[in-house]
Amino acid sequence: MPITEVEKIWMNGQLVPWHEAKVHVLSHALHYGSGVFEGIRAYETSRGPAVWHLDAHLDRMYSSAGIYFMEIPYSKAELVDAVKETIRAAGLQSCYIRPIAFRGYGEMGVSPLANPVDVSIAVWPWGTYLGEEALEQGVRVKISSWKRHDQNSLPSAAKATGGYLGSILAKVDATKSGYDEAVLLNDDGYVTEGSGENIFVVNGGTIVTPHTGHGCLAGVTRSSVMTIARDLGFPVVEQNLVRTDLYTADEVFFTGTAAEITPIREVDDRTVGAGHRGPVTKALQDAFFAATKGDDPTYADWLTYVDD
Ligand code: PPE
Repeated sequence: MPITEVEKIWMNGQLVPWHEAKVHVLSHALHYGSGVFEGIRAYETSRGPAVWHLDAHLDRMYSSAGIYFMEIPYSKAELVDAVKETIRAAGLQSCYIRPIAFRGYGEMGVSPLANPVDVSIAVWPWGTYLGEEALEQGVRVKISSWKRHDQNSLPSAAKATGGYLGSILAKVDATKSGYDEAVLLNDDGYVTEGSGENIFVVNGGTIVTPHTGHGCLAGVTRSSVMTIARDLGFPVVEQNLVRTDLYTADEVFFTGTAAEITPIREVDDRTVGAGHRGPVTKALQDAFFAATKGDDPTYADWLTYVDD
């Protein structure tokens, strides 16, 4: 998706002009995929822009970094301030936020331990992830022949740049075949997630999503949606799903920062449920977007106001 440029990017402690946020071509991360990153959204509220689950996203970035022995040279409080400062500098009421920590220029070779850890934070306006109509009409997905890498190859607990090579294969295959998104199975044939989203099914009012141990990212949106669903009175379980569970479900949807809550209307050319956004998905979207706008005091803790 195209990026709408803003004036400044935060890089290693300061705001620099957008086109000066550069790295050396021999940066470790470019050669070996040694970066960890986050995708975060800020939403417009009556009290100005507010970042959705900033704490949870930064916590995940530090724990992703820890898995790869990467020490982020800024405290969480410093990164919270940096995110706010970058949004304020861009003058945006709502935006996507992309922090990344990566092994920079230094030595060459697989071991990253001698290389510096560089950190940047970019923000830009980003609309719906899977197309204009996706949130209402739903998307068409294909089960990929590319498998989700297993926990002992690339741990799904780390949101690491290199881990997305498998997502790239699946996404390109799906879109070249005319679908909107890919769903990846693990080596045991269980459903894990989309190339950039967690996945849920609804059956008779019960909401089911794969366990993170089976190879999906512990999505921040996934856990918000599980909480919201339980608060709305829906039973939520984490359980193995096979591909036919997606074909026969009443409703299927994706969750993710970029995708928010996106209904899935077709899986492998089979119509899911009524073929459009179902009532449970709609109820979850309504509650989710009310919370992101700051309209639901129950979830007030999930917002960090940029101008506070
Ligand atoms: N699984 C994967 C593989 C994934 O990349 C994401 C986020 C999720 C699940 C959902 O996680 P969360 O955002 O914490 O609810 N994908 C990010 C990047 C998408 C991209 O195209 O880049 C995102 O949604 O920001």
